[in-house]
Amino acid sequence: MTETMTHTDTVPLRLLIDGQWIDGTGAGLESTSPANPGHVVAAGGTATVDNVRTAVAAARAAATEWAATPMAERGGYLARAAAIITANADAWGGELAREEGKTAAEGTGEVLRAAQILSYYSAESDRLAGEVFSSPRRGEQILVTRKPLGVVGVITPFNFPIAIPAWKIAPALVFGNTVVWKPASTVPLLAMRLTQALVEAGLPAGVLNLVIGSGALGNEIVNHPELDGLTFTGSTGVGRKLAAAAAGRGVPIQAEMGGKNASVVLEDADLELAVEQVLLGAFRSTGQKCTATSRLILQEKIADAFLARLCQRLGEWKTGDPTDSSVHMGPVVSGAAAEQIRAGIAASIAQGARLAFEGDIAGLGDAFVAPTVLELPTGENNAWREEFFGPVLAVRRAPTTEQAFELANDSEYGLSCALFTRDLSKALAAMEQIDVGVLHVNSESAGADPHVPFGGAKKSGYGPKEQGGAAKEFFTHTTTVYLRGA
Ligand code: UN1
Repeated sequence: MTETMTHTDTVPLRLLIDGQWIDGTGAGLESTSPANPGHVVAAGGTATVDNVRTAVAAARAAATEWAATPMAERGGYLARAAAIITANADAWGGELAREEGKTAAEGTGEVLRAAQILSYYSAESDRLAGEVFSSPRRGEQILVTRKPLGVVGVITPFNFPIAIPAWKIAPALVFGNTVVWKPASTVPLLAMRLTQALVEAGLPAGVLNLVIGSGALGNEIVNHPELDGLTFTGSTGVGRKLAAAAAGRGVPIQAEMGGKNASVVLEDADLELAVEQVLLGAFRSTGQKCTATSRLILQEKIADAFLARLCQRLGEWKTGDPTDSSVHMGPVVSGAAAEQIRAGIAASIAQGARLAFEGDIAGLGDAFVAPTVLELPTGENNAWREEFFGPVLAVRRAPTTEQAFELANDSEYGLSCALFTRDLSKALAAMEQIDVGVLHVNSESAGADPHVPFGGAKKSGYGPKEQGGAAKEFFTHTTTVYLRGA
């Protein structure tokens, strides 16, 4: 598992079950590079239903001892894994770019972010572990202590193949849960890398189990009678099905799902700053972030100038091989995803959108989508309502601040929003009026720090939020102790 490789090597895929790396005996899986589908990044057998059951049994068997391990020790494994991840950041960042398609700079950044997340949770034992309340009775105190849920299922998407798993698995582990993890089948190599770091850090057998395979394994996990909690990030459709199944079994679930995030540029904004931030928010990671900017709302007075500058700057971006350091934007995750996005763009234009910008992808493969800016005459357009999960920005104009905020709220989703203004009173009004889980003032709509809550309002999420204190809420339950001397 520690081989160094050139980019032409195909890494053998393995599952981790009860501390053993094993070959999955299910159907074969090839993880190919979306920029160059002829390049097989990793290949091997997927997990069978039996593999999943063995993994859950291993997690169950390890749960009591792991819960009894002091939190400081549990954090120690995370700290050691963080150091291993940091040492491999360039190599694994390159693999991430090849496997998922974001640029190598972003890939390395994401690997380092995973290390930062593990470091943050490694220090959890230094933080508040519970609460003490006064008692209305003499000689008594009331304590609120926390215990792990037990065996937690973790189901993660392709778009942050190591950072999202880290921000679910690290809190799950440090708060004393054991884990069965199913990553997206398009990014199994990075899942193996995170698992490898934790194994090399000395994590006891059974505490983390990795099962690689199709979405059907997710059903097996959510329906397993030994499951005590489930954390999911991915599409709204899958999230709702998992949430329904989990609710039916009385299992707590945290589901982070879709977004249709707006950037709002008011007429008093620093326009050059706003252009840069909107570019990053909309097109970095090829727009494949649940926090990406996919709607742009421009106050009428600056709209023409802003759009012209945005399209000019976007014209300077190069789309191509994500491992080429001169490239700004790589492919989307697969040819099939690209086709769907292209169909969405065509439908939007058929519904009346004006094609304000289309980037150059001549000679690139099937998984490339041109960075696209669409100006919409009305909100009756699929580019305004549907999450494309690609490099597509839908623009509308608003005469006033109030109307701009109304447009920002005109979505069933409410994950993040970016507001560009230099007027403090408008920023304060946005805090009250824009209904989102994450609001950025004068920075792009994407991005999340590990010590603060992350998640959406409205239909973007289901169940408790992630990160910081919110993670503690989800991955533990409380015992209220009425403590009186005898
Ligand atoms: C970010 O904005 O950097 O799936 C993180 C997603 C989110 C994470 C976004 N859960 O894109």
